[in-house]
Formats: sequence, structure tokens, C-alpha cells
Amino acid sequence: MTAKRPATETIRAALRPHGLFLRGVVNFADSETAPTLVDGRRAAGVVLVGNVGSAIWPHFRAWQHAAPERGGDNPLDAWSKAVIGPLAAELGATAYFPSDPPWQPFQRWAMRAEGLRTSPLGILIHPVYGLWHGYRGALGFPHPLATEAAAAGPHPCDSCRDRPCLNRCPAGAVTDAGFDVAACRGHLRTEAGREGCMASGCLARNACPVGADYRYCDDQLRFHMAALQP
Ligand code: B12
Repeated sequence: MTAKRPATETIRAALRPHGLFLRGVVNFADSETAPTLVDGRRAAGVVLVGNVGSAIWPHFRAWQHAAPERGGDNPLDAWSKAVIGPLAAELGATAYFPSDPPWQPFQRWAMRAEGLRTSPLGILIHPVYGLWHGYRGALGFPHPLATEAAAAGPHPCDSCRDRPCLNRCPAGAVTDAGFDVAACRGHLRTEAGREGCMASGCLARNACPVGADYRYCDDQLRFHMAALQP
């Protein structure tokens, strides 16, 4: 593997046609835990690749339409690998995926790279995109990378007085104590769950007023709810 030193702008440009975004950069100090590169060395830095709003959705659905067996059991993960894997090879990087065990600490990386904090739902909230974003992969390099500016703005939950996410969940699964996965899944199996969250997306996530312009499209919302079912 030849290690190249791509500019972050080069990576950003390669992601753009797929609706993907360069979300941030983490460089690891020598004393820190860091992921292993394909050649066995320790990564010096990772570039986080993610989705914002529904920008990936038409690209993903078009790919899935043409893919053997419609992309398999986890088509969004398969699409992420089909797009980010070849890009990593081209850049001399190692690709990591959020769905692949052992799980890499994507949320911790994002907190550090983008200055994000956790919402009561357990997912990170962005001051601009709200809860409507996620991570599709990361590119590891043997050298440090130019860092990016962190997300602008204070943590939105600090100034949220009504906290609608806490009282809108029909299963009471979102509390200050954390997200109760079993309670959520139990509700999704009921008729009310099928007609509510399964049909139009997690009601607690939908209730958050931050980043409403970036709310996922209906098809994307339903896809993610279906993926939550065991
Ligand atoms: C296992 C998992 C699940 C499980 C269990 C989740 C749970 N609440 O227990 C299930 C399948 C239920 C699930 C569901 C969903 N998930 Co999930 N999940 C994961 C996965 C694969 C691993 C999480 C993990 O344990 N990581 C291991 C540790 C080592 O990583 P970490 O970064 O250190 O993460 C931890 C810290 O951030 C810590 N933490 C949180 N807040 C704070 C604050 C402080 C101060 C500190 C120190 C730590 C800390 O908690 C995290 C989890 O343990 C991650 C992807 C990944 N690789 O991280 C996605 C991930 C967390 N999930 C994600 C999402 C979006 C969801 C769903 C909304 C998707 C959906 N289908 O609707 C739901 C609902 C989640 C919810 N409300 O909690 C996103 C979150 C994106 C974001 N904006 O933050 C991730 C990052 C995947 C992605 N592709 O982007 N998920």
C-alpha cells in the first residue's frame, strides 16, 4: 500500500458525487488508542465520512436498484463499502465502517472532530443538521491530516426548554437515563408502533426542532425504522 497525502479537498471532491460529506478529522497522539491500518501499522489520523440530510438517498437507492440481490440484508452498509472501499484503495488509506465489529468509536471520534455532544436519544446532535446525520465510514492514514474547523454553535440541547424528544416517545424509551432499546423495539411491534414510528419515522427524533430542514425523506425514515427491528 502506497501512503499518499491527499488534501482534504481532494477527499471532499471524491465524496461529493455520492452525496457523502467529509465530516471531520481526528489525529491520534502516540499515547492514544488508534485503529490499525491494513499493513499492520497504527493509524496516525482518520477522516470521518458521513451523511447529512437525504443527500445520499438517491445515490444509494439507484445503486441498490442495480445491485445483485438488491444489496443484500444490509444494503446501506453494502453501499457504503462499495463507495468508500475503492476510494480508500485509491488514496492509500484503510477504510473502517461503523457496522463492522470490532466497532470503531465513531461517536467518540465525531465528538472530537466536530465538537458534537450526545442528545437524550443517544445519537449525537449537530448544531446545524440536528439529528439528521450519521457516519458511513472512516479513512485511516499513517500520517496526520490537516484538521477541520469544528461545528459552529453551542450544544443545542443546553438551550432547549421544552425538550420534546423526552416526552414525545410513545414507548417512554427516551429519558435522561438513556435510550431503552428494548422498550423501543417492543413498541415498534405493536399496531400503534407500526402506524406511528414505523410509518413516519421515530417520533422522538422527529420532534427535535434542530436542523428540521435536514430531516430525512420519508423513504429514508422508514428504511432506518425497519433496520431497527431485530
Ligand atoms: C450498537 C449500535 C446500535 C444498537 C444499540 C444502540 C444503543 N443505544 O445501545 C442499535 C441497533 C439498537 C442501534 C440503534 C440505532 N442507532 Co446505532 N449504532 C450502534 C453502533 C454499531 C455501535 C455503538 C457502540 O457501542 N460503539 C462502541 C463504542 C466503542 O463507540 P463510541 O464512539 O465510544 O460510542 C459510545 C460513546 O459515544 C458513548 N457516549 C455517548 N455519549 C457519550 C458522552 C460522553 C461524555 C462519553 C465519554 C461517551 C459517550 O456511547 C456510545 C455507545 O456505547 C454504532 C456505530 C459505531 N461503530 O459506533 C451505531 C450508531 C451509534 N448508531 C447510530 C444511529 C443513527 C442509530 C439509530 C438512530 C438508527 C436507526 N435505525 O434508527 C438507532 C437508534 C439509536 C439510539 N437512539 O440509541 C449512529 C449515530 C449517529 C449519530 N448522529 O450519532 C451510529 C454512529 C451509526 C452510524 N452509521 O452513524 N445502534
